[in-house]
Amino acid sequence: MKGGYIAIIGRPNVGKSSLLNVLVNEKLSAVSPKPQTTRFNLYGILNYEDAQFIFIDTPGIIKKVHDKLDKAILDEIKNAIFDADVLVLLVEPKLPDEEDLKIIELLKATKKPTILAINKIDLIKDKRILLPIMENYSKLFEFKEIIPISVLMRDGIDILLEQLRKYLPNLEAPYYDEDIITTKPLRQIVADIIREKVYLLYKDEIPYATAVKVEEYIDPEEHPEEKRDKVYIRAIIYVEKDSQKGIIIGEGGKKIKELGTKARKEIERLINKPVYLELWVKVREHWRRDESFIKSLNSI
Ligand SMILES: Nc1nc2c(ncn2[C@@H]2O[C@H](COP(=O)(O)OP(=O)(O)OP(=O)(O)O)[C@@H](O)[C@H]2O)c(=O)[nH]1
Ligand SMILES: [Mg+2]
Repeated sequence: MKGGYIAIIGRPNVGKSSLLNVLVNEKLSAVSPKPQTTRFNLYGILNYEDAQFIFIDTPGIIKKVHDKLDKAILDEIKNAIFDADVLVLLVEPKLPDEEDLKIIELLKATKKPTILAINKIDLIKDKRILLPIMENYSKLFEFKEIIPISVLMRDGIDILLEQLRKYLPNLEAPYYDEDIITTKPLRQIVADIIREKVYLLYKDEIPYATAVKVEEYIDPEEHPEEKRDKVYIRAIIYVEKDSQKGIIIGEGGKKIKELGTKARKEIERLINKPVYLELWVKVREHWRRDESFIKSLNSI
């Protein structure tokens, strides 16, 4: 059989997490219209009888490091590239600029087979503009393939899979059991669902000042002694300042209620069980500069 690790890399907001979700047929990774939604790598696994694709969704490549969170993000991208057998560089249907050139320099250093996928082609009316974009990219780097796709319309995804398969190494046995869809603990996926709703519901600096941790997750099937009829989840939403706490909660608690309902519904859909979700908001000043706090977000 064939199998291996495929890192999906690219600038923020190009659709990497959306692509991972479509590839594994499950909404695992947080998606939002705001850049820098993804903060840590997420491994999603797609199994065939004769192949195992392990996709790595990565954070968007940031231009400048401002704090420890930015540094952690860059380390995540480096780790994903290191782990990968094949890379997918995901871009938007635009001519490459300076920023893209820098990313391509990074690719040159890795020497790993790389496929360029040009996403969001549903946004362009005249498909002829794709030609010069493809031509420009092909002059910059020896991409193994250049594939226009639309994750939104599920257009070109099968072609991408077919091409990726060619570059996967041969394997004696799969890396993961076939019932495993991700290596990310459920608590972290749940925390990210809540954070995704923060990205969708709040503006300005709020999403970037927010971190979420699931403190308790009690499934009555595993803990009958708790005498609960729903999965009980307690999560803490961390913000950097008191004023942000007020914004998250909203007048009369209206806003956090909306956040809780949206998050709960999605968690219920994912785990297929009724959920009781309790949200707390805490101020943790300058958490983006606190390395050990940031590490704790990506463990357990
Ligand atoms: N029109 C269109 N929008 C898309 C497509 N794929 C993704 N998007 C949208 O692009 C935005 C960003 O998507 P994400 O999947 O969060 O992008 P990302 O690359 O993971 O972003 P970061 O995690 O911030 O690096 C979302 O609003 C998606 O709905 C597509 O094929 N067409
Ligand atoms: Mg993402």
